[in-house]
Amino acid sequence: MSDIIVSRLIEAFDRAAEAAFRRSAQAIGRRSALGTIGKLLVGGAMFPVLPFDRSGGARAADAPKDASRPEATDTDCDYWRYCALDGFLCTCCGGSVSACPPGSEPSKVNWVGTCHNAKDGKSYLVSYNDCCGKTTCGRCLCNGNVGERPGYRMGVHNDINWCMANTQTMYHCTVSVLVGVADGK
Ligand code: ABN
Repeated sequence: MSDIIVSRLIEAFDRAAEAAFRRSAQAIGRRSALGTIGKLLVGGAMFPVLPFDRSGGARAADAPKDASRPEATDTDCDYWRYCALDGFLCTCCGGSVSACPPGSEPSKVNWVGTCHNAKDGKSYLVSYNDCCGKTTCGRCLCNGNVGERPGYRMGVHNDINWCMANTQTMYHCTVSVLVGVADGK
């Protein structure tokens, strides 16, 4: 065989070997990248089941009430009766905790919540009626959500204008009427 033919054969062999090494290096690189991503995904899925220290919330619940904080009154959102009230407090709009302001009337349909009164240790059924027929009061907006569920379960959602069944459907404010003691039976 002539020298030229031998050197051409060696060059061809070199090119073939180089191409094979490149393909193999690319495949191994992709595989190890896929492996790393897979490990991250599995690790990420496992992470939420690892234990968390949630004792901070329990400690906060046990903590004695801050004596310097004044007790909530019926014009404060955290007044006990308002635990499931979503709207403007009628006590800030010329009415009382259970009476609509002059010129408005209570809604025919309502939302009922169960609120705990820490003072006597009892829970009460509370009827939240919207007061209808006047423009929106706009004062003391509260958003109590105890027992509420998201909007797609309309029967247990309280972000609703209860004036819808009245002749005057305009919403003004919301009152909280005690219905009775919730004895849990
Ligand atoms: N129940 C109070 C209210 C009125 C109008 C819209 C949302 C909530």
